[in-house]
Amino acid sequence: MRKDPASSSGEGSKSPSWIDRRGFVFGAGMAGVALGAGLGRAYTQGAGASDYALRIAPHRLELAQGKIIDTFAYNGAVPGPVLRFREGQQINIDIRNDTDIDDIVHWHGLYLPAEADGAMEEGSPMVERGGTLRYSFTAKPSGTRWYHSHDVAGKDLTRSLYAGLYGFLIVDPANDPGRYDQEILLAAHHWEPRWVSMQDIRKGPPPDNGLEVLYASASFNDKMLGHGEPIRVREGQRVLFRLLNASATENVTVALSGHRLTILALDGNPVPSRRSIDAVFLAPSERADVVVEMNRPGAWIFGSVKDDDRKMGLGVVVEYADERGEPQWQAPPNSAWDYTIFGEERPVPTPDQRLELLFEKVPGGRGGYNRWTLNGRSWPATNPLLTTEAGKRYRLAMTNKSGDNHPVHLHRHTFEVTKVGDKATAGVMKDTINMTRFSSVEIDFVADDPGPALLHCHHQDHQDEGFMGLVTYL
Ligand SMILES: [Cu+2]
Repeated sequence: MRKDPASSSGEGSKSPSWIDRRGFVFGAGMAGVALGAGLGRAYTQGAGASDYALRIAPHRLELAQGKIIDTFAYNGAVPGPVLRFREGQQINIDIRNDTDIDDIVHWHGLYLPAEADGAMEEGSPMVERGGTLRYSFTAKPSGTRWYHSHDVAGKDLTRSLYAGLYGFLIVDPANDPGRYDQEILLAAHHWEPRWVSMQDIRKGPPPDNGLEVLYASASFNDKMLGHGEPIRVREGQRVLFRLLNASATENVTVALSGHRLTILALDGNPVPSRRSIDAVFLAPSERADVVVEMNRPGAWIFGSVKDDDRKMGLGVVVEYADERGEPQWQAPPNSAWDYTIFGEERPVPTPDQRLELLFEKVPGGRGGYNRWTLNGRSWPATNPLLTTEAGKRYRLAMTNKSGDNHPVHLHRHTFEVTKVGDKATAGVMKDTINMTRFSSVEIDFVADDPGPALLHCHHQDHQDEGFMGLVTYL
């Protein structure tokens, strides 16, 4: 029997070599290759840019010894291969679909034409079952992006983002001032989903609420906490973590016991105010680039601040050189999240137009499925949500009149967070913003990428049940 994940000793700790990259500056694809070769595959991946082919196929994922998940994956790995490009690089990616349904791959956070974006709602073609499709686009903007299935899952909890169909896509800037000793990529995901009437487990939303998805296991990358290789560090190192929440529906808040995390970028975009905090909140599809000064020797758990999530596997051991003790978990002193602390106080340009958006739930009742509306309508009756003129600035004033979280994502554009609740802010650039229950936010974007752009909740179930609309151009 394996040990309780919460008290794992991080087996395999005697294996490979240390990497010491003080002063290391990201190069082109080479840097990723070198990192990938030196670090255990449990927590990092070869980031070579030479592989421009993805194959969607069934995959048996061993989350832990004896814990097999039958899912789908890209190139037989979860997450899929790291796709790493230089900003401005022309890319051709061939996608082969060896599954029994048509699928589609979305390049999340990139500026590219609607036909290449990987969203059928914008007119991108599906990759037919048994077929191959080439995607061609220019890699921009720089930052931590990702790719994932944008198919409809509906009631089928084996498909789209419930499966292992996601991976990092990193666009390195032409000039990167980064200075890190190690770079670690961690993608959180929840596994073994099932539909549950919350009334049945006495967790209680109102009796008119419909089915929700609950999970039995979770992981960073392809392993549950306590299984696979630890992340090996040395005192004095600066480690860059690129964190991604690739879960279909679950928020995560993660912390590295005993350490502070300095936020460099949110959704891949540098923040105006780099703050050191105790814990990072990520709604589905959000990313954070964080740097940690390794200054507390020991063996520590980097994982969810929620005990239940860590028990399900959401975490990884971080082990200093010559430390072989039991990994420790220390709850962070403060795990509250506020986007605005990473912004700055200054006025933002007045938008050319403001659009109010109200998000509401149509409860499905016990055993039924909830539906979602934007200003009273569900996809596709939501269209067009907003018709823009190229070059103009638009403000979306969004109100969440429901007891659920909604990570709202806008395709092919970056928006500026200008208000969270009553608090004005500026300079935080994102492609997804989480709306907590019964909350309001305002985001501004410039219509600078003509063609239809999907705005939707990144909660797979909400998206599938009507929470989508198209921003279009005149
Ligand atoms: Cu939602």
